[in-house]
Amino acid sequence: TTVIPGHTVLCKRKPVTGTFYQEVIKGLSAPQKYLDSKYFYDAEGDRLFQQIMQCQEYYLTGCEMEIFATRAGEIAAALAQQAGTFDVVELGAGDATKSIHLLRQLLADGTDFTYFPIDISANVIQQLEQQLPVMLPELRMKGLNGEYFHMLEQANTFSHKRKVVLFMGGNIGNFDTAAAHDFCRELRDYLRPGDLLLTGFDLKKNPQVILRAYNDSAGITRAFNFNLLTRINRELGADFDITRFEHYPTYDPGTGACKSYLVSLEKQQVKIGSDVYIDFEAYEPLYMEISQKYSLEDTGQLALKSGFQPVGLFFDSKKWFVDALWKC
Ligand code: AVJ
Repeated sequence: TTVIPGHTVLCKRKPVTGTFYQEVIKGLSAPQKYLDSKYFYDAEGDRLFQQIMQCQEYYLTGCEMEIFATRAGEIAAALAQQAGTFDVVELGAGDATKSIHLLRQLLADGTDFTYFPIDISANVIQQLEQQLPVMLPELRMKGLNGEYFHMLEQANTFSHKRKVVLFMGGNIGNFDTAAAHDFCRELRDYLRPGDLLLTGFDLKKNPQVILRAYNDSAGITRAFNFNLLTRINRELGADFDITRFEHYPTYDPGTGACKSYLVSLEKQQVKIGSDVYIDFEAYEPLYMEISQKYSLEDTGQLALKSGFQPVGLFFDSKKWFVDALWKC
């Protein structure tokens, strides 16, 4: 702030408001401080997540890729058997590198369907609409840019066929078990009897393997977590000093909760914008993300509790990951 004596006060930065600001302040003011992991994905976060997926230690992507690359025939057969004729809707389609195996298989089988990729990123949808027709010229598709449930309603107005919804990548893991249940229930309300849901779950396994996936030796996951603090500094005018925090991933083999924290290494105060001050005690944790791991029984119970019937399971060869098929 520049003060001209006797005159006006000029602000260098206009005050920041909006949902990102509000949610950050809310999380940092809570008795147990937290940030929402959906904010990891700015341009730099997207780039870091791409690198995580290529890490030796981050097995999830490779496992689900193997499922789609080697079992597309079985999955397509199960979809046809359970749903008859249908369209395919993908929640959070990304670059569709896994689902493309299934789409290619469905085309080879002569299945008459439309592919509706849904993504919150306009950029992702634009890229898919450019690239998929080159790779799969016979594919009928319509990209939908927006919130999952709103876009699912859109897809249902474009076509009245049964829907096969793909929710892959273990993204359901970013919900704790209560939130996962609420999400599945709500999703169920946007679907109709006979519709199908194929969800990717990361399974409980050797705890060391899980912990290493969220604490890679190259420090990419660490950078991915710190990037959210850097984003808050840049976009909300905060002054987090990332050297005063420690990245600390944990895994509880009892509950299957894999949680990441940034722990404050000293008593400190962080300023956000011009008028908000957040106090950290020495060794106070800031909860960043959950990546919930499931047993097969957990997935079956989640299905039943949220109004679905489990009808199929597709594993990778190590049985570290599963794509579970549920019917409405
Ligand atoms: C995109 C939610 C599947 O939790 O494994 C990767 C995100 N976070 N490394 C996961 C993530 C740290 C990832 N998901």
